[in-house]
Amino acid sequence: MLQLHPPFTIHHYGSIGSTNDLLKSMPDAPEFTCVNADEQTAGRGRRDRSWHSVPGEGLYLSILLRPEIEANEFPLLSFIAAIAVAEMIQPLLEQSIIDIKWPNDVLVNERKISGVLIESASVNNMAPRVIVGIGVNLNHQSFPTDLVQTATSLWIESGNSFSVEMFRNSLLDRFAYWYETLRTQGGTKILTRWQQLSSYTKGKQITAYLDQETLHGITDGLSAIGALRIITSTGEKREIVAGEITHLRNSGGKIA
Ligand code: BT5
Repeated sequence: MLQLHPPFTIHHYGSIGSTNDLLKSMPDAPEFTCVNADEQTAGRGRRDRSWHSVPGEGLYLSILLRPEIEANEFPLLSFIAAIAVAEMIQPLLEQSIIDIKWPNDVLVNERKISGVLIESASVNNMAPRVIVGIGVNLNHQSFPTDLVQTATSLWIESGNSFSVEMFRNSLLDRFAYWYETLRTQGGTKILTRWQQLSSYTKGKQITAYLDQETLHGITDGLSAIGALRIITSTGEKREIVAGEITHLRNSGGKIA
């Protein structure tokens, strides 16, 4: 176990199923416990999609939080993760376009380099537990056929290899900074920073896939809890709390 300042306790593994699942199975873990693995054999995305996790090439990390905020503000925690990743990547890839696709995919030159899976893991009547799972592609030199058009890594974008451990430690520092900002000052600065980093904030033509319907429209900012405001093609104003959005990429294909 490794203690870092601020007080993260890192449990590092070689190969495990999913860092989120392992952390979920530690009911007594205190806030800021992290599970980090070199490889995930059952890495998960949202809605039970899978997360491609190659040994030693990416960062696979989950953080346990016991936030004193309302449950409807939990999406702000995933914003923090995306902000921290984007801020880590920006100085490493100065020639590239770094973007955050709502709610929390980090893109480099319109390809996904990082995803966030946030899950509630409360036990009985205890204070709410939230697990923030973060995957970042660092040293992948290629991707399987189904991801080759949409995924990228720091290595692909820069030709350089990166230390997973150093990236992890700096990312945790950034994450801790933004989490402290949320705890002490509320969500305003998080929303402002997210909007600075994302082209999806305003004026982006998107399609939103919700459980019951599909909306076409233009983005129009965020609500106080991070919902995406859309003006639909029929002129209706809507706020999306959960769902998938796609945008037509400059080169033609969809950014899923
Ligand atoms: C996500 O889901 O992007 C959340 C990914 C979270 C992964 C971390 S790793 C540590 C922790 N432990 C876990 O088990 N999970 C978390 P979603 O928005 O649903 O995107 C999933 C989709 O991204 C897949 O359906 C693929 O299309 C694509 N994808 C899968 N692996 C990828 C990769 N390595 N890089 C880029 N895209 C990927």
